[in-house]
Amino acid sequence: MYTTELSKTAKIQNLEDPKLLEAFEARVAADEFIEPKDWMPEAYRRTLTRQISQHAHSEIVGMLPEGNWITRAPSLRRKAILLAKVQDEAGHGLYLYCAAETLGTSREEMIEALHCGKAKYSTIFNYPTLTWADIGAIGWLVDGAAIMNQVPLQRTSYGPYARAMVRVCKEESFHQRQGYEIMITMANGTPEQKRMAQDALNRWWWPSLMMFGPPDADSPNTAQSMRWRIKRETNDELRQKFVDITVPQADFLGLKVPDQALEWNESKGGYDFGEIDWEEFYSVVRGEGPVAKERMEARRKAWEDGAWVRDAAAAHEEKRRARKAA
Ligand code: BYC
Repeated sequence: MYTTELSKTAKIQNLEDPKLLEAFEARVAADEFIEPKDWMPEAYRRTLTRQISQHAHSEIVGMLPEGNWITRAPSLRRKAILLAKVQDEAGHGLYLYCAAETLGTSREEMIEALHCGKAKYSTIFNYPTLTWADIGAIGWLVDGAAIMNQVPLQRTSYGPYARAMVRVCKEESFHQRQGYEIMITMANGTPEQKRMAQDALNRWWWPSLMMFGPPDADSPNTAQSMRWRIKRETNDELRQKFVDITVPQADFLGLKVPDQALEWNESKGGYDFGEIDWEEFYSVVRGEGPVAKERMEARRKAWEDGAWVRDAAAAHEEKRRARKAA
């Protein structure tokens, strides 16, 4: 796993040219986009490479829990929709790897870091998808949490990342709706279907809240990332917004959010909610999630199985170049 780069970051920052740093910080403060060829502090480059590559890995690993339901989706319509959604996630991964590459790390290096367990991906994809209702819950809650996090990233200070987010957010909003539509159908179906919908909500609720990362007080990267406008809102702010938007959606479905402490707080204009199991979060971050091993095996196998495609593409490119040079 990447360890937090903060101590290295502080040392690197001291070595930067103060004039260049000052000019950079003024541009960020003026809400200008930083572009690949612009000067940037090394710590900014590293933080972005870490965050964007983690985001890309999450999209690609995120194809797995849903991908294994494509053949089992209950109708042709549901299969076609799910297939399109999973393809969209692949596209998101590709835009994000491209954005990260503009910072000087190759795609091969990033993928190697994922496969050897050095790079993280979102904790949420280490939980199993047990029933069809889980596909509804993922679209509703996981994509819902993703949008909440990604809408502000359309204004992140690094241009290529911000622009990738514009398209990603449009597609995620379709994903969230398809998930919620599955939940509406199930919650209004037979008692057994409603029970499945409730069970999926019970299992996905807390892991979805964990997607936003540790509490601000324990988040080593938030303060600097907010200063550099990489992050535009903190982990806790986004988590609160997600709860406030999602609880009424659960009410509309006639489902119960699995949190005894959940209560509307008039004075803050939002919900109070129970304590997240941070022990569980950190153990999943360490790679001990319920299906973490299967996910990484599936990723490595997909990479090895695709070797002949990459070889063929490289050979084709080689031939094209040789023909052009002749
Ligand atoms: N999972 O200081 P913090 C999707 C790590 S894909 C794993 O708060 P930061 C979708 C964090 O990396 C959704 N690790 O960090 C796809 C850091 O470790 P290091 C993915 C986590 O970066 C398919 C440490 O904990 N979205 O939506 O300031 C189908 C301390 O955290 C997690 C993104 O990646 C986690 N949940 O804030 C459907 C969005 N949380 O590296 C849907 C972009 C924290 O310092 N990323 N960690 O050792 C971000 O916005 C930020 O990176 C985070 C974390 C809010 C996630």
